[in-house]
Amino acid sequence: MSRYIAVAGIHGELKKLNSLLSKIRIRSDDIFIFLGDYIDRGPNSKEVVDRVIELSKHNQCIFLIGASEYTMLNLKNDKYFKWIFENYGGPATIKSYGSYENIMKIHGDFYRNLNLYCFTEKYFFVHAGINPCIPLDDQDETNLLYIGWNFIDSFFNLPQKIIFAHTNFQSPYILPDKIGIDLGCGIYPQSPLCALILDNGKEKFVYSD
Ligand SMILES: [Mn+2]
Repeated sequence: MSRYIAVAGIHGELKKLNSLLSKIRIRSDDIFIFLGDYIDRGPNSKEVVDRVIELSKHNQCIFLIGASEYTMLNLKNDKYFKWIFENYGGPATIKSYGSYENIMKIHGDFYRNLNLYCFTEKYFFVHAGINPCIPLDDQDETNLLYIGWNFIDSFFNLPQKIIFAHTNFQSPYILPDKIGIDLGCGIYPQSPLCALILDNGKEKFVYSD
């Protein structure tokens, strides 16, 4: 049975991504699920996207959209997203690509094809969470990509356990119905990048240096 490997927000930290991947003894049938936030803050946004695209040539990869990518894709038409991008690490992304125009020129297909969520029989993967007041089918991007404690503090009686990032914790935040795996990679220099390996009912965490 294939393992599912969920990876939290990378935020341009190529060294941590490579360190994490080197610590996972990757099998050819492993399926990676990236929870978004490839870019912003860290020094190597472009290289991080190159690296995960490279990985997808060897392993099945599901790429979810994160708050950073959604903000970047929408800032041209929205003053609020423009402000968020400029103040939450966007300039590092522009530096990495050389210019804003280059982002879509170089990796437009990648960014346009990101998924909002995905799920297996036992797990539901999403960047930030689910709005507890809205039916699953009616959730829009801003619910799934930006929600915080309103989601975390609500109990979800779904068939799947929810695996999420966005809100960061010092260690994986494990509740009966959900697991947060974002440990602040890209925000704090000492924070590792975290992967959750789902292996036939077992849940195991792996951390970058
Ligand atoms: Mn993030």
